[in-house]
Formats: sequence, structure tokens, C-alpha cells
Amino acid sequence: MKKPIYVTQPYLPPLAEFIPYLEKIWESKILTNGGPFHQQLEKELCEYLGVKHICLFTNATIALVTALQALRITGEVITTPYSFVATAHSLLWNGIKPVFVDVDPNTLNLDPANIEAAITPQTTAIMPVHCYGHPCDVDAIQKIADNYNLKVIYDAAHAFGVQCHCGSVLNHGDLSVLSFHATKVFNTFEGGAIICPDEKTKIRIDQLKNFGHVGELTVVAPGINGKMSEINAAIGLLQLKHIDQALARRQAIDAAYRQQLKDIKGILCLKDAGEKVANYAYFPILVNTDYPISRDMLNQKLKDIGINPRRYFYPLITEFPMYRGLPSAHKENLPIASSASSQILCLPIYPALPMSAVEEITQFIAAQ
Ligand code: T4K
Repeated sequence: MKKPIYVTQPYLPPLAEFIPYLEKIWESKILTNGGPFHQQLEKELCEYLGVKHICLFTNATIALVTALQALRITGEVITTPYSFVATAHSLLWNGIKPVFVDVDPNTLNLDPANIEAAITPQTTAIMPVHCYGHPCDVDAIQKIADNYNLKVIYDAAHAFGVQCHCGSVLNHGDLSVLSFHATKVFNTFEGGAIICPDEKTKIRIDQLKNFGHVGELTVVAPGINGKMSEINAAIGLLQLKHIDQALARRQAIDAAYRQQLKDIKGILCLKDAGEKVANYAYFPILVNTDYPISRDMLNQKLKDIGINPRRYFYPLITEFPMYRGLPSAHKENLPIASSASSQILCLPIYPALPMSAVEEITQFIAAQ
């Protein structure tokens, strides 16, 4: 039987290349708590990504929770309904009320035009998402934040290596949070990071991810255990050696999809957001009413032949029980996000995906 094709498959370098890292860990017996691989990965990631400071985490969800605590965010935070649920969950974990506003129809990122009307005296921050790795309108968001004295924390889970008009997109806002989960462009199995602009904030974040400890005897905050282990950091170091090759392969797959899907009525490939360097993390298409069958039917039919796309992001966050009672969660407040959520389908994209599979998928879509 043919092997199923999933929306993504983690990139894994040759196993033999990982053995020397394991030998070093076995020899040193340093397994976690900011060991040598952890330190080296922070340094190498700063260089690769073009950012000043990075704090590694066990995953992006804990990093988002910690980022909000690091900046002492309270009250209300304006965010997007069109994301993975972890974005909004990080607010609830901090006792913060999410205020959802609609997205831009072209990028599906938070639309800055909707932010101002949602600001109240309780608003302290904005949490946008660089959805699918496409940069938000960072300048417009910053302008609003400056005018109203708000912090900006970007959920940059999808945005590894992405550059906008002025360098790394991760340098925008007060903090940015990356995910290194298995399904991401750059993975450490599980992992994440906060990008921060100055040493003082890095020190605070590093304390918060280590139970709030400062030295052996002092605890300055009710911190959490968000530390990345040496095994995960070692995988990250090895992945970095292969990342450019993996990104080039994603780019080629993205180009092939665009070429092969361009004349199919009712199928729209989501445009990029004008990034200078993209990461091709996802390949989202919109299946609109001009297409002969519904998005859900196409999804099912692809599954029936062993191809497993994903409806990222359906349902919207605002449809989950812990959010749907909020006034900002009403569908009428979010027409663009609601419509995109009912049409979206993310097609398989990952470095090992053969071009023959891309052809099979696009021919199947064309044949409906
Ligand atoms: N913010 C945003 C905007 C996010 O998208 C995410 C995570 C976060 C924050 C939080 O980041 P982390 O705390 O996770 O670091 C996946 C991921 O679990 C999640 O990390 C990701 N976003 C989300 C968009 O997708 P699922 O439920 O779709 O994953 P799953 O297990 O169904 O995997 C998808 C496919 O990938 C599978 O069908 C097969 C393949 N796969 C998956 C794994 C885990 C593999 O081949 N190997 C694997 O090990 O959530």
C-alpha cells in the first residue's frame, strides 16, 4: 500500500551526524539547565537569524506565556482569531482577556485598520501572528502601539528566518516568539524561543523560564520550567547546518504548486506579504465557491487517496468554548477570518516531498 502523505514531515539530518553530539552529552553528563549546546545554539541562532538576543524554550506555548509575564502584561490584549489555539491560550494562562479583531483578506494577518477601534483603557498590548510565516504590517502595528503606549508581542511561531523590508521580521515589536516544534521549518523535536532586543530583558526571561531563580538561594518571581534540554539544543545545532538546503527545497515545491494551480478556477494560492526572504512554511490555498466541490469535500477526497492536507486554521480560535462567549468572538465581528477559515486548505509541503507528489495533488485538484 502507498504510504500516506501528511501536511508536513519533520526534516531529519542523517542519524550518523547526530552521534557525536550524543557522545558529548554522555561524556559531560550535562543534560539541561543552560548547558554548552544550549549556549552554543543561542549564539548560532542569533547569527543566523540576525537578532540580538534569544532565549531558548521547551516549546513556543510556554515561551508565549513567559513573554507576557516578562513584560508584565495585564488587562486586555488585542489578537487574531485566525491562529493556532496556543496564541490565545497564552493570554488565558496569564488571566488576560483576549480581544479578537478581524484579519486582512490578503495576508490573513491581524488587520491594523481594526486595532484602534478595539482599544479600551484596559488594553496593554497587541499580540499579532505572522501567519504562515508571512510578515504582519509591522510598521502600521508599531505606529498604533506607540500612539497608545501598548506593547507588541509577535507570535512568530511560523516565521523562522523570514525577512521583511528591513531585515529579520523577528526584530519588530517588543518580543517575538518562535516555535521549533516537529512540524515547523526549523525543528528541535519540541522547542521554542523568545527574541528580545536587550540584555536586561533577556536576563528577566531567563530567570522566568528557570522558576524565577537568581543564583542558588534567591527566587524573584513565580517562574515556570521552560528550559530547553541539551538533546533538543544539539538537534537544533545539527538542523542549522542543513537549514538552507531544506528552505531551498521548500521554495522549489512552493513554486511548483503555484505554477500548477494557477489556472484552476476556484483555487486561490495565498500571496506572500511582500517579504524579502520567505520560509515557505505552509502552502495555503483558498477553495472558493467557483470550485466544483466544497473545501471539506476536497479535503476528504484527498484523504481518501492518502493525501492529508490540514485546515489551518479551522475552526477559528473564537469558536472554541473558552472563547466563544466573548463579545469580540462574534462571527459578525470577524467576517474575513470566518470566510477564510471555511475556505482554507494547507497542502503538503516539506523538504522530502517528491515533485511527483506535488503533481499528483495538483492534477487531482484540477480533475474535480
Ligand atoms: N503559535 C502558533 C501560531 C502556532 O502555529 C503554534 C503551533 C504555537 C503557537 C505553539 O507552538 P508549540 O508550543 O507547539 O511550539 C501542529 C503542531 O503541534 C503545533 O506546534 C503547530 N502550531 C500547529 C499549527 O500544528 P497539529 O495538531 O496539527 O499536529 P499533528 O500532530 O497533527 O501534526 C501534523 C502532521 O505532521 C501529522 O499529520 C504528521 C506530521 N508529523 C507530526 C509530528 C508531531 C510528523 O510526521 N511527525 C511528528 O513528529 O498541531
